[in-house]
Amino acid sequence: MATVEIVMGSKSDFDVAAPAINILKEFGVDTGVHVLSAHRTPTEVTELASQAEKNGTKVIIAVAGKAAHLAGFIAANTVLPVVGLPVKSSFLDGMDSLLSTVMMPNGVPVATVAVGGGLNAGLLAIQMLALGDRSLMDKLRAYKAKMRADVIESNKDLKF
Ligand code: RP5
Repeated sequence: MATVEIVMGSKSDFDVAAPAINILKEFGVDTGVHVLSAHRTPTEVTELASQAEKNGTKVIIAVAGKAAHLAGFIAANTVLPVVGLPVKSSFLDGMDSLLSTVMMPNGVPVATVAVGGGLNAGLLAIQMLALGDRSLMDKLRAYKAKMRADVIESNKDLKF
């Protein structure tokens, strides 16, 4: 299995997961991507979550919308850190996904990012990996420095 495994509840979640996949690739992190649903394929989710640690995975990102139990269900079946990425739904604007991902009971945390926050989900996973990887930490420093420089540079384009 990959260092970071991304699990989406549906292939319709792909566009939300894409920024996480892209930033992980940009940082050179070995990443796997799966469609598996807590409700439609509970056996397969249990299998992936319970085997991940012994197969070398370090972080799992769970991407889901509506009654978004995927991240919590994975967290229930592993000791690995789980990042929850709520997907905006058609009826409740993602509030349903956000609350069903973030409001975990004591003992089973899910590190939940913003609704649609794919980039931050990927970056958070990279930050976790960087605790034990000096080269990833250096890349994170360079990423932050570029972000700072870009914001400062953007002042030059202001027209008012
Ligand atoms: C959730 O239901 C999925 O994560 C997705 O966000 C949402 C809708 O899934 P589909 O009906 O498009 O497969 O389980």
